[in-house]
Amino acid sequence: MNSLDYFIIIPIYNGASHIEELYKHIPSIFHHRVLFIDDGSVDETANVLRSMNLKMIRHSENKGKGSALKTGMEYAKRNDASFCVTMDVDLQHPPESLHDFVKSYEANTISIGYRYDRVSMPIHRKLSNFLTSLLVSIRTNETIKDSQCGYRLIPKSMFGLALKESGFQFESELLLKGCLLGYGVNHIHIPTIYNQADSAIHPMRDTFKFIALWFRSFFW
Ligand SMILES: Nc1nc2c(ncn2[C@@H]2O[C@H](COP(=O)(O)OP(=O)(O)O)[C@@H](O)[C@H]2O)c(=O)[nH]1
Ligand SMILES: [Mg+2]
Repeated sequence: MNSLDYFIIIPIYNGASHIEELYKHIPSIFHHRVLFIDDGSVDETANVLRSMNLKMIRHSENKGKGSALKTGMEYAKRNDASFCVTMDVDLQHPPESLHDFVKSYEANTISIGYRYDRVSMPIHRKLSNFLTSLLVSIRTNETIKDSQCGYRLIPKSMFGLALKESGFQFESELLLKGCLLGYGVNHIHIPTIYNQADSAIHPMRDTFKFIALWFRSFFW
């Protein structure tokens, strides 16, 4: 597995307060693979990343999580990576699970975190996750258990996929397009961590955006 080259892409927007804690928890064998995409943060994010000497690409303005992930995937493509793993900065994605993601690598398969224990998930997120996972499963004929989880392994053949969404819908678009093209899905069990974490997601607005995307997918 070590001969494969891969990157761990972490999109970040105003997440300065999480960087040190997250990086500390990332097993050191992965450290040289970590790439932060600072999406035009206006807090101390860029300074903290620089002071810790961490690899980053910075957007001059906030373009959205999807754009940041695209920037990361383009970097991975340019550097001939076999895959990338994407994870959130806010410690909701346990860094110890990176081992499971890397082990799960298959060339034509997306690995996606599955938060199997939903007890600590807020009710509105349970509902939106259930609905979006069900709709993605129906549309793609694949069983998708946690379509909203951003902790993923994306194989290199997906790096060049035409993806239009720039915000949070990007991850749904990638999953829908990938499965419609015949990619398989591995589920990686991860704990559900909420810790009263802030969220930039608006459950109603983003669920409606998802439904619009789902309908559009019939015209792809
Ligand atoms: N690049 C980028 N990342 C963002 C933006 N908003 C949120 N994120 C990142 O996306 C991840 C998930 O966002 P979050 O608001 O925690 O969503 P939730 O965990 O699904 O409720 C976090 O790591 C954020 O840093 C944004 O505008 N641009
Ligand atoms: Mg979060």
